Amino acid sequence: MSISLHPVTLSLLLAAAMAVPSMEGKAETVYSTDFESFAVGQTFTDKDVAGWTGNHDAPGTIVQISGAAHHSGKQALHQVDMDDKNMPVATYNLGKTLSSGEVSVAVLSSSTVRIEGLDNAGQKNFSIVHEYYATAGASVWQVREGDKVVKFVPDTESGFDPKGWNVVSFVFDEGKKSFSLKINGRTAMTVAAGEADSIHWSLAQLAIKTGWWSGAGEQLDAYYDDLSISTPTP
Ligand SMILES: [Ca+2]
Repeated sequence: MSISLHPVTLSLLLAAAMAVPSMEGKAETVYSTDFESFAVGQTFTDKDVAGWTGNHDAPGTIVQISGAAHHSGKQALHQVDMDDKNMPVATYNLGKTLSSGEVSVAVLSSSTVRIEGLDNAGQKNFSIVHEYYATAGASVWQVREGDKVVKFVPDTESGFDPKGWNVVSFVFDEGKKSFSLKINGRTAMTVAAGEADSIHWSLAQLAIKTGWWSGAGEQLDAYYDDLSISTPTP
């Protein structure tokens, strides 16, 4: 009596055996978008659109998909801050909390850019801000603890170009109390354990904001494209 495996069964077994090792050593993408799947003109308001909400319907803000600039494809997320009442914001809800991970987003802006990690109730855990910083006498990226600047790096060191597209990415780890910012693939600033341990490095919602409650009639704007959020590379 002999035992033989049906060819289909054999190929399924082989596929299963091969699938396991390929999962090791890779970051898992939790979310990514090139903003091409949205219609141009799609706005983000308090009504959820594919995980996104925003405040386009607030006075003095624009938060919508635009075909006027792009890092990939033909379109990107556009934000404009036009008055001193509201700051444009778009928020993506991950639907779970990452206590470590990596975020990457392409940014085109000469204005203030704020990228915030929120908890699942929408409270701010951490934030990085790009703006002119009087203390440094320069345009910088900052890591903030609440509203306090913990660390900063001037554009002359980080290579951030306010006139062109930049890939802004960061790795955060609540367990290790560590953070690392990369601009265009190059490490620009790090926060190590012991430097700012009260910052909660975890992410349930990602908020992207532009401007600083500017004066009436101003047009502070930014484009964002190619966002990805992933678990850390083991
Ligand atoms: Ca795009």
